[in-house]
Amino acid sequence: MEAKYLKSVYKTEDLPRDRLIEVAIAGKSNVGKSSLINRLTGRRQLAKTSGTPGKTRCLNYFLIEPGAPPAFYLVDLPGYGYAKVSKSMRRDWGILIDKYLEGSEHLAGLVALFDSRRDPTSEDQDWLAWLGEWEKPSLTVLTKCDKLTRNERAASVRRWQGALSDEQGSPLLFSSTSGDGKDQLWQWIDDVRLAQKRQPKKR
Ligand SMILES: Nc1nc2c(ncn2[C@@H]2O[C@H](COP(=O)(O)OP(=O)(O)O)[C@@H](O)[C@H]2O)c(=O)[nH]1
Ligand SMILES: [Mg+2]
Repeated sequence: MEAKYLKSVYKTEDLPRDRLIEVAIAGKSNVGKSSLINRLTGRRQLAKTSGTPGKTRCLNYFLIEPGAPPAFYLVDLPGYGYAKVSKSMRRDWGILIDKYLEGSEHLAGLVALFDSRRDPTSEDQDWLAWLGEWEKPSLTVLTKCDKLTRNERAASVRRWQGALSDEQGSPLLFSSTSGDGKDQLWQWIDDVRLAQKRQPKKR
């Protein structure tokens, strides 16, 4: 598999206009987006990781050429995936996110990341409810599960399941450190990107 960083998009005009399918990875700063992208692609330095929350509001595009074609984009929505529901984020970043989530016909689905050690906040619940109404598939991923005991993992899944509708399925425990959840996440990504390929959206 090949994977490379392509570009960062700050303005709607700069969203790629080619026809590759996209899968978005969204979540708050520090939740583990970059680490997950690195783990998924097996490239330790593909997406920069750091302990200090980034403030940059842009979409980071990674071009992935998996074993089973076609190539697609993984899109890192850094900082905060909550522009849809948070008034304080509605301005420029909100406009870019709106345009992206509702206008991108090549976006196949979205992976929403949450720290498995946390409880869902009301803002998390709003964002998950919005995703439940969204026309595209989304998957809830609980990161850093290596930090939890077996019982704590089960409790975390139950807590987050409570914020999801039945159609949203179950949250997936994930660890970039141990690789837990990686195969299931790839399976989900492959399912949505190949389903999108079979059903191009008409507009
Ligand atoms: N133990 C553990 N630490 C993680 C995991 N994923 C990320 N981290 C750490 O959490 C911090 C933030 O990760 P990063 O991937 O940069 O988060 P991002 O801001 O969402 O891109 C870094 O210090 C990572 O090393 C994980 O699965 N397990
Ligand atoms: Mg990052």
